Amino acid sequence: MSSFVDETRFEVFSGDGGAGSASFRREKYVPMGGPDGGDGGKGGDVIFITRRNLSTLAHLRRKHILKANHGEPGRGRKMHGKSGDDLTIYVPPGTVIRHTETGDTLRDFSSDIEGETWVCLKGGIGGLGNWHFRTSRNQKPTYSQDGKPGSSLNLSLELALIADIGLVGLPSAGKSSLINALTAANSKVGAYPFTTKIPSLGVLRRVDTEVVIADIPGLIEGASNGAGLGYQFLRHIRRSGSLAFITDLGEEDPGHAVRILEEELKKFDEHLPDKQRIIVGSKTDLDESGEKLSMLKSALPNEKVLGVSVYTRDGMNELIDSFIEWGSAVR
Ligand SMILES: Nc1nc2c(ncn2[C@@H]2O[C@H](COP(=O)(O)OP(=O)(O)OP(=O)(O)O)[C@@H](O)[C@H]2O)c(=O)[nH]1
Ligand SMILES: [Mg+2]
Repeated sequence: MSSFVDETRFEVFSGDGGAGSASFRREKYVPMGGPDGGDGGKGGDVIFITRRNLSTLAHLRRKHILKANHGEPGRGRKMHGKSGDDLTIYVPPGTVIRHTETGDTLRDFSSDIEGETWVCLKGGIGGLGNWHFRTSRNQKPTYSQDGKPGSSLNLSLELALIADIGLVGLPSAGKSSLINALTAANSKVGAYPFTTKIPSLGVLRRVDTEVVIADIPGLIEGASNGAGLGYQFLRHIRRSGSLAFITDLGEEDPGHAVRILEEELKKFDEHLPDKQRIIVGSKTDLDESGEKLSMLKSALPNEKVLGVSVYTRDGMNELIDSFIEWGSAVR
């Protein structure tokens, strides 16, 4: 897998418990009543929860210190202090959380689950009010407990990419056919749009190099606004190290697809077009594909453009060479 990872680090603090109160009942005609100091509230916890609509740690990158709230002190009339609000941190599935100093893995959110929860630090418990400390010998205790302090931890978060290369294209461009031809993946191929409903991975191996390729469902114009299968797969594109734009040379203008893809990626995440990429004209076995490939190359003079056919295997070796360059050495 690619060595590229999304990472960030920060320090988290759970809240201190509130102090218990040392108070005595005061009522008319009762100059000094019994103890009635309430307990302090509990400090807030530090909690991590997975959210599948997140695909990077970018929302946490500028934060260096994150704190839960302290519990409030108890009050007279046995009133308990309010608990401090928890600090809830949302992360995408796949995030690994480590102890910054020791490097120990504290939590690995490895499954693609929405709402997986981990209580990282508990807040301090609140102190008991003096009411708890009355005994037969001491009916008027002035003692109440302090709250327990919260704790802190330096955390390093890391999100691995799902693939070295993501195959991006309009429906029926030939993405699944390509991953099947390159790897042992068995992705469904169909002559109708949206054959692929969920992303799948395949591994291309050559001697000491391994490249993980993701077959991603087709995108259409407006995908970033929910058209077609929508933007739920754009996050898989975000988590691919490099991209291969697949455009069908059987289409009237194969450059048009590239413009649509570029536009949708940009609308979803302005940094997506910065990813390293290759443009693949598919189906070079079709009539007039030679002219279409030349058109594509002249329309995109600054891009690397290759033509391939999974039927004749035309251009496949050159494509494999490019993909292998983007893979990484197998340890
Ligand atoms: N002539 C020709 N047809 C191809 C080639 N590669 C794929 N096809 C055909 O193109 C159609 C779509 O192929 P898929 O691989 O399912 O396309 P896809 O991009 O995965 O499509 P979606 O999953 O719907 O986005 C199928 O009918 C394939 O047989 C090729 O090299 N040459
Ligand atoms: Mg497909």
